[in-house]
Amino acid sequence: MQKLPDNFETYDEARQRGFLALKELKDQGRRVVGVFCSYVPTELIYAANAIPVGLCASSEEPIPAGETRLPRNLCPLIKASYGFALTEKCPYFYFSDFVIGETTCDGKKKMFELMNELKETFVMSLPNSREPREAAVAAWRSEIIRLKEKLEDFYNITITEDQIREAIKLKNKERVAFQTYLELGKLVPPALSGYEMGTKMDASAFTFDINDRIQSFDTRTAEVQHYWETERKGKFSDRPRIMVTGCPNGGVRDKLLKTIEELGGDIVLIDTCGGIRTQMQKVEESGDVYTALAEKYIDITCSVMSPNKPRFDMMGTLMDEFQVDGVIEVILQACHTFNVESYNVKRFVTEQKGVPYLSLETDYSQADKGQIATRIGAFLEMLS
Ligand code: BJ8
Repeated sequence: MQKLPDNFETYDEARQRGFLALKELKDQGRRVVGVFCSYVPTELIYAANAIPVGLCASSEEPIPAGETRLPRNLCPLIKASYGFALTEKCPYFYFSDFVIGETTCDGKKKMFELMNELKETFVMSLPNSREPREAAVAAWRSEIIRLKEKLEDFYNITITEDQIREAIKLKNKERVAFQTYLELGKLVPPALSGYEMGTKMDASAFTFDINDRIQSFDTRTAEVQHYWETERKGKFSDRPRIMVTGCPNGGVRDKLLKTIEELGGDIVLIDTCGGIRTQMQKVEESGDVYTALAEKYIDITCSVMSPNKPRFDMMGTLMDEFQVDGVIEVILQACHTFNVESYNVKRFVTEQKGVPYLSLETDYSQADKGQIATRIGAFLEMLS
């Protein structure tokens, strides 16, 4: 396992630090908007001079509260997010002026109806298919305009196209910083732990100044590059190079990502919302801003889209570029879209790419920790 940086901050530490930082920003009168999904174009929130905060929960603690109103057999991310809202234990929800939901999976979109009783929840209607493309882009473009109008009404402001274009450029700069950092996974032998990669990406959501985020990633990228040049380059490693794909894995990071690396694998690539999946494509900086945003965001390769060929195209390219030896798919319990799609992912990975594949369905509890470790261990042994 690659060494973590001396100043490595755990996700929980970053989250705690973020509470205080956000409170200060609220005290200064800043606008804060809660967001759940990568399909939401946060450029509009920045253009409204507001701060987007991610509300997808990754803790087991609020699940019992969530289960008082939601079925037990539901994705832990949904139950935990709702449980936090219900118990008012999440400062990020508490400080949000309103929340943006979206019609992605059925569980989330129905949960947003209940969440709306706790705090105003504006739900964007995401098409569930990119086909026919023209219609899908047009539909998402009109929802993006509806969101712009919502922000204008809510804050009693006017958002200009110039402000949106500025936000697009800034977010593109951030995407480049994130992508350059994540592409350190291409180094042979690896110089960056996948556990660090996942933690740093998720924790970055609690640094609210986008320029600070960019700087932090650029600095770390330079450090890792230097470490590889001076201490790793030319060295042999027989540790298998693993790609992690599937659902957001923040809530199972220790149980899975850490375990993979402790048991002898190197995670070189994280193909999830918190990883490279959302960073690859920039937003076109010229032309109509709404079309540019719709085109970029509709192409995010989440399993809520049907069919989802771009996911396979992207996976194939990335697996080659990162020289992947094995793929581990993480599926959160009761996430039907990723779970059903996993059959095709397995076929693609094993038959078309000739690479071993393991799928792990799990939740935020520790009950299956031992069983998961056994399965990961056996998979890694097969690869070596
Ligand atoms: S773009 S991954 S953030 S929908 S909540 S779909 S795990 S059952 S989070 Fe997601 Fe947007 Fe897609 Fe990303 Fe499954 Fe759970 Fe639903 Fe989930």
